[in-house]
This record gives sequence, structure tokens and C-alpha cells, in this order.
Amino acid sequence: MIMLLDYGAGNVRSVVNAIESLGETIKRVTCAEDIKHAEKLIFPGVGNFGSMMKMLKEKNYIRVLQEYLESGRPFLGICLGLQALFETSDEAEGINGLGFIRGTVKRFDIDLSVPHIGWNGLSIQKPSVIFNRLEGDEKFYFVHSYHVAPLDQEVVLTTTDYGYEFVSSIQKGNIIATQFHPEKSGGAGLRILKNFLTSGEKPLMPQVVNRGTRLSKRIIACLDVRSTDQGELVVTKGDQYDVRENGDVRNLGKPAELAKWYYEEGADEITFLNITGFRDFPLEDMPMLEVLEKTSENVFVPLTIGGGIRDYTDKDGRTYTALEVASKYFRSGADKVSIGSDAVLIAEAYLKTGVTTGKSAIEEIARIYGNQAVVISVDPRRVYVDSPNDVSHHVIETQIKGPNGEKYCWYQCTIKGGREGRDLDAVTFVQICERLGAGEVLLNCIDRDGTNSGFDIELIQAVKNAVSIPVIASSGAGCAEHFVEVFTLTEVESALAAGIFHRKEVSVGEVKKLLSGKVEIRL
Ligand code: 1PR
Repeated sequence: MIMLLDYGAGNVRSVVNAIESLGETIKRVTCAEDIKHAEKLIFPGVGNFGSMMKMLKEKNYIRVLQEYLESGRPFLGICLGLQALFETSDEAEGINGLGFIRGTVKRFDIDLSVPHIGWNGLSIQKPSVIFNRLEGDEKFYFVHSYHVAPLDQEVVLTTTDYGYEFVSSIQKGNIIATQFHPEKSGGAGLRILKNFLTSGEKPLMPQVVNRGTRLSKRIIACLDVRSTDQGELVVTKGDQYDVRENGDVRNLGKPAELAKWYYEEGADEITFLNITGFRDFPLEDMPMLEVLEKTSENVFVPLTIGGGIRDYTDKDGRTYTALEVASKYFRSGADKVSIGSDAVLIAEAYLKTGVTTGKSAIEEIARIYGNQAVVISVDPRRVYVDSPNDVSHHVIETQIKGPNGEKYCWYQCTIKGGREGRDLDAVTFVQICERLGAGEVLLNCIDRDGTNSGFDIELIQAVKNAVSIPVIASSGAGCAEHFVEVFTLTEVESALAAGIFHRKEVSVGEVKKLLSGKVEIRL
């Protein structure tokens, strides 16, 4: 029996769905005995090394897991499931790993954005059955701030480059573990899973053997979701956040169907934003959970969900924490959650006191699920000023002059879908969120949203220069050339669009075709 070790954190649904899409069945481990009797064991880990080891200990899984590994039966570790095999980790001092492989887990020490998020290649060091029928030049999805450093180089199966060369998978007998996520790596990832599940093949070396690899820029399709006045959950799209046309909510299609379409077109990631989440009760908003569940059945790239990630009290007086809301989304198939309005309120509270409480939604979700799982969605709007001295905010000199010829502006954070402006600028805001543990910034721009006039390069440069976490440029894409512009004029790791894709003006494939040869891209 193929068993899945689910220790209670992260998105195991994707692994189950990926395996089931290959026509196999997989059973979840419910007690230590299940590990003892497994014929093949898959261990997907997400989140924090310390909390993972703590949970494994509480469930009495450590000893049986070590025995399983020593027995040499097939094992596939994914992400933290790779790191767990090592002795220690910089992420959790004083906490031991399973110690099956000698060595430690180190934090990336580089000038590039950390976490390392996105699609990167593999330099394959030795033949392995998991690479059978792959060409060798495929890209796989990574999302991590730490990487393994084995003492024994014999176990190294692949390396990948990000600032420097790090070990991206290992193999010791039948024990295989990858830092990347096969279940989130489209067709190539599914092939790896299929190879792991197939017995008795001879390990082959793929045709292409990379010498050095590069991280791709990501193209993200975004689906703003809300109910129509008739109660149907649809993908909509606003013009500067106004989603109504002749009084009705614009209806551009069904969320799960559109997500599948974009996956098949080659989108590197899909983002769902429940745009009325700030006023709904998220856990009563079951259609959103259903959308995620349905999408993750046949979309094998990362899924982000935003909208309504906050503490709330339902109409019966029961209180839910933002962590509970996020957990529900993760278990329904989300890989990352994005926090909008609540993050602004958290940052404002932090600015007042200057101290972190450890209790904000950003901190709590990052602690359990890891920084990479927390995206901050910013909805800024330009405010023009005559002089940088007019306000205490981060002001930029702009080439796009204001209505009265103003040469300066700052970017005001808004909440509740742009309905309410706050006394906080986007640059200060993202810096605070990074300090609190956010792993990525989704940078919208109300002035550009739905205008097809291109990304706001000045905003993107200001925010990108202010943080060391990855930034997703969003709002304003009107043609494929706008993606070339944003990737050549700024250092952003990814770019997101909605309107042009929904209206079928430009396809994801066409964007990638134009980018190919100019910037690193996954084709
Ligand atoms: O505040 O945590 O509940 O999260 C609500 C989320 O919903 C936020 O991420 C916020 O950005 C989003 N949102 C709220 N209202 C709207 C609206 O449009 N009325 N959508 C909205 C924001 C912005 C982008 C859009 C890009 C690209 N959508 O995601 O997809 O601007 O569009 P384009 O390529 O067509 O220009 P909370």
C-alpha cells in the first residue's frame, strides 16, 4: 500500500490529487502502525522544521519513521520531507531531525530574494529511476528558504543554482527526497511521481545534462472571484476595482474552469482573490473552498488564495482566528494565502508600538506554515504632492505628473478592496510585513488595474528596492510587451495579469513566447 505521511500541516491534498490523477490510490497514515506496514511512503512537508519535528514527536512517528528508512523500502520526501532526513536545521536550533542522512539544513545566504520561489532546473548528478522519460531540461517548482547540506556527496542526486549551487534532491538506495515539489510542477512533476510509483525499471540518465540552472520569471493568472447579485460565484474583473457594468457584476466565467484553462496554457501559478472576503464570513463561504478543492484536482501548479484571511466572529458568536481560516484553505488545496486588509491593520498596530506580538495573522501563519506560505496583497493608490516634505510618507519623484503638474507622489495603502485609504504608504507597509514574516508581496495598483496601460514601473521599483522577499508585479498589463518591460526595467520575480487573459486578448503562451530569449522563462 502507498501511504502518505500527513503530520497535519500544509497542502497534502495536492499530493493526493497528483497521485490519484495517475490512477493510483494512496492512504493517509493515521497511526505509527500504518508507517510500519507501508510498502511505499511519501512524506510531503511544508512549513517550519521545528514545528514539523514537534508534531512528528507528539504523534510518536519518529522511531517508526527511522525504522522505515533503515529498512530500505521506497520513500519519497518532498520539501521539508527532504530536510527532515537530516540531523539538524538552522531553522530550529536544538531540535534534531531524523538523522538518516548526515549533515544539516542551512538558510540561503545570498543577495537574491529569499525564499527561493519559482521554477528552476536540475543538474542531474547520477542516474535515477525518477528521471526516466524526462528530457533533463525541465523546470520544477521550488519554494523554500533553507536547503540541505549533506556531508556525504554520494547521496547528492541533483543540484540547482540560486545565488550558489545547492543540493536539490538526494538518493540513498530507495530513499529519494526532493527540495522541489513534483506535485506542483505540472507534467514533469507528475512524471517523477509516476516513476517513483513504478517498480522494477532501470535508472537512466536523461538526454540533457544541465551545467548550472536558472530561476524562471513566473507568469501568474489572477482570478478575482465574487458572487453575482443572483448568488452565482464567478470570476469578475474591475476597472480600477469597479467590477460592475450597467449595474451588474461582470461575469467572466467559472473559477475552477478558468483556472484549468490557464494551467493548460502554461501559467506558472494561479491566484484566486475572493474580493468580497472583507465583508463575508470566510468559513461560511464554502463555494470558495469548493473552488480550491475542485481546482487542485487537475491543476498541478501552485495555487494562492486571498480574501478574508483575518480573525472574525460568526453570526452565532463563535470566534475564528486568521490561522484557522488559512488552515482550512491550505487543506482545501491552497499553497499560499494572501492577506490584504488585515495586513494593513497589523502594520498600523506595529507602527504604533514598534513591537512584534507574535500573535498577528502574518506571524502565526508564517510560524506554522512557513514564511513562503504568507503573501501580502497590497492595494495602493497614488497620492500626488508638491514636495517630498509635504508628508511623512515614502515619496518618489515621478515621471507621470499629477493633475496639477505635481512631480511627487506617495502610494497610499487601502483596505476593503480599495474602499478605504489609510495613513500608511506601501513602501513602509511591505517593510513591516517582511519583518513580521511575510514571504512574498503581491503588488497591485488601483490606478492601473484593468486599464491595459502597463505596470506602474515606478511603484514596482520603489517596493522591490525596499524588501528582500520576492515581489509579484500586478495591475495594468495590456499586451505581451508589458511583461517584457516589467521584467527588464525591474527586478521582480513574477508578473500577474487578469483582464487580458480573461478577455482572451493575449494568452499566457503568447506572453511566454515573447519573453523567451529575453528573460528566463518556463516553456
Ligand atoms: O482584504 O484580505 O479580504 O483581500 C481582498 C483581496 O481582494 C485583496 O487581495 C484585493 O487586492 C482584492 N480585491 C478587493 N477588491 C477588488 C476589486 O477589484 N474590487 N481585486 C480586488 C483586486 C487586483 C488584482 C487584479 C490585477 C490585475 N484585484 O489582483 O487581478 O489588478 O488586473 P489587470 O491585469 O486586469 O489589470 P482582503
